[in-house]
Amino acid sequence: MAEITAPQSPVTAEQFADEIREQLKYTQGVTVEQAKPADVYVATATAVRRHLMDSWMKTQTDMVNGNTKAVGYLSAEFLMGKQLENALLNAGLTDQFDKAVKALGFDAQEVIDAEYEPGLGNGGLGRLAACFIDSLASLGVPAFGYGIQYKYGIFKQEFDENGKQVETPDYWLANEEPWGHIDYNRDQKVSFGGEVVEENGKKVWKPAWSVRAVPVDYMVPGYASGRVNTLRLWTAKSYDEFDLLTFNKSEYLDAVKPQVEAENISKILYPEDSTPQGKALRLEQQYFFVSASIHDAIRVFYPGQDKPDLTTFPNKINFQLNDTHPVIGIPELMRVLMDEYDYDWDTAWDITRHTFNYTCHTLLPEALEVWPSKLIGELLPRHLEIIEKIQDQFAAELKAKGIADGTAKDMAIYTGDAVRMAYLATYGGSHVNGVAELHSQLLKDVTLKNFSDAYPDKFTNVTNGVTPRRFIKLANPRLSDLITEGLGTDKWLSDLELLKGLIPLADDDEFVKKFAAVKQANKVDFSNFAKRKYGFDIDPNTMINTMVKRLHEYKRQALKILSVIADYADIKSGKVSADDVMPRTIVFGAKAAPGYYLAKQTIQLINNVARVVNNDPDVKGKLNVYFPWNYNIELAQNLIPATDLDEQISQAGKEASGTGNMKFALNGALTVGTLDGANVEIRERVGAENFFLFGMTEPEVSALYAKGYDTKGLSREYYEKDPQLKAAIDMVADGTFSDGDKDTYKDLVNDWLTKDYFMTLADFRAYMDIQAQIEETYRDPMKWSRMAVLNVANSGYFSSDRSIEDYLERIWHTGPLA
Ligand code: GFP
Repeated sequence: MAEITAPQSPVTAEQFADEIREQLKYTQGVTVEQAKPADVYVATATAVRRHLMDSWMKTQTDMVNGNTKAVGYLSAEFLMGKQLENALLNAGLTDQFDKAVKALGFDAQEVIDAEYEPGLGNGGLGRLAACFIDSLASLGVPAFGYGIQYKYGIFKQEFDENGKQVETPDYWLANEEPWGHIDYNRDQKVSFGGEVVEENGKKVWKPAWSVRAVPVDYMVPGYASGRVNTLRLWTAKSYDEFDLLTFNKSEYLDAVKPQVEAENISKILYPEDSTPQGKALRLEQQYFFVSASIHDAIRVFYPGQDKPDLTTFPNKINFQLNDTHPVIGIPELMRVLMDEYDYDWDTAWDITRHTFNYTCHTLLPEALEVWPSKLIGELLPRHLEIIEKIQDQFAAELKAKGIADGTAKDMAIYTGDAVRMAYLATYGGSHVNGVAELHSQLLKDVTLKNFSDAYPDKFTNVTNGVTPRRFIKLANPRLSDLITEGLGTDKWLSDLELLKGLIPLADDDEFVKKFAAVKQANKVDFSNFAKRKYGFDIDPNTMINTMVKRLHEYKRQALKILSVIADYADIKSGKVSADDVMPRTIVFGAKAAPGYYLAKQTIQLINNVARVVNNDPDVKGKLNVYFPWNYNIELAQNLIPATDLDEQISQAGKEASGTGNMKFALNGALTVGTLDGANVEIRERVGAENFFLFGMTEPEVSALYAKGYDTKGLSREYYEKDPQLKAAIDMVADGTFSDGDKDTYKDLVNDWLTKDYFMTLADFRAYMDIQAQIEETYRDPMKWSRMAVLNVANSGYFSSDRSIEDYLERIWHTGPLA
């Protein structure tokens, strides 16, 4: 019998059923007989919160009274996924729930399905933040996640009859949301605009308008730690509800204008920023949540003190800046310390520098935010003055270090016209980290080279990770049970390196067969899920080959779809007999940013390739393409455990890390990938022989740019000399996937043949060759499954618990509560 260490339930199933019944009656006012699954969901969530309440309160008290420094994770995104199952797991109530709802006459799955998934993030960055707060709580480290409770998260994606992406607003708060507790009594005032004047030799900011930041608190229960942290998401409210005078003149819209304007701040995630108004709104959002969070932390850690000793602030909490979005927090803390608490510049700077650290998640220069000084001056005039002074101090420091004037100019935080937020974060914080070894190295060598030369000690790496609770235990219960059986314990859920104990089992045919049976059962489940949700007919006896991530040219969904088209063209032309084709189902999941034209064309192409291929009797059962819309965490949790082959095929040197790659490896998919991001470390750990590597390396990519790949149109040479590539691109151009219309994809085709910045064409041949090797391996099921077992066994390093331990040691220098 395996040793079970999972949290044990505090109540019996009967007691839990009574608790749910009580919530239904006394909170919601419905009887069990009247209740719908959605009512039972709300009642259960409320009952679970009650179970967590004592631990939540104790964690907060211990945090404030204890000697352990807390972590404040400042992030514009938290992509949490559905909460109920995770909360039940961590509260030790999973079994009780199943039995209790059954006793009440409900189906557990229907109750779980009644939860609406919040989409308060875009992709990997937001999901990483969610994994990190799960791990912090599970390790018992006191922490706050601080962000925004957007009324509308990431848009809901649909496809129209032409396969184009259509974005609709995702009003996730339309139904009762039982997890967040709005706390009107712990609000903060956040101000904007106006001017700075001098009064008695002191700078005084006279803002023009203010909004009320109201916290909505979410419990973040740890797994088997007895700790419950807080995710505090701010919502914006107006101080002036509406103007009664105007209203009574029947000017109804004008009357509510101030309210609408204030509440716009937390209305939507990443408002379109191509207009000046859009830019302003984004900066307002950023300032809104960091200002409220900084004041909140002071309130929490110095309760009731009018004149707290804030020189101890960095010993109470360290703020992690998740990308550049919260970086305005640096001048804000300076302002708070000097203007609100009367500290001098040097003391304020010392506190600030020790409070912040910065994580960079990109290598694309355009993703490092740069704000026009004019905009900052208009919205936050006092902050602009502070930034100018930071720049002066920085320039003097660089001079003293003997840095050449030209280099110092290149490094300017404030250029006169603009403020470079990544540079401000690098200078204003103690540590800067990239999110995988290669990425951190490239930050030092390229993106932030001058900074790394001037401040080498600031730079470090923390490779990303994912939570095994959500992404193995909840997503893949069959594999979880098999792992526990194989290891004789379930301790791997809080110590994922224990998976190494599975290595010898890769040579045990019985175990490998069980492992293969788990995958097969998951594929059947996914096929049923896809039928139910999307109406797809996925054959679970084909290889499931998945590519899920944001749609971006650098991630190269185009490479994947071109390879599918090439395979299709080979069958159609008779070059390859359909009988020889290894049956494959390719599943895409991706949203494109609404203003990203080529990404949206790629989506349209994928959908139309799917339409043509899936309806062609010549390839029936051999090659199938599906694109479930609105990729989200729920889909990920269903698809990842069913996947045989995962695609991580970004251009080398562009994907900072990736976290999907980790989730797939941990669920027993094999990876086809480039030497990019964390793929490098995954391959090192699982073994080169258990990873399908292809494509150019980062130095090769750089060398090809140096030859003028994108500027001299070199991609065309690859097209001309590779008949398979040519056939595929010609098929896109000749209207095969657009009912004969040759214009539909002309911009995409033109980009491939004249620019192809991310070198899809240059890597095409290597990609096709590795696919042939993949098919050969897949034809030997035992070999494939053995490789998959070794992927699981060697991927324990990619737990977000390990990432957090690295942050604790290298950056935050703190640890669990006693
Ligand atoms: C970004 C980067 C990824 C990285 C995550 C988390 O994710 O390489 O793994 O941040 O660090 F691009 P996306 O927003 O691109 O999904």
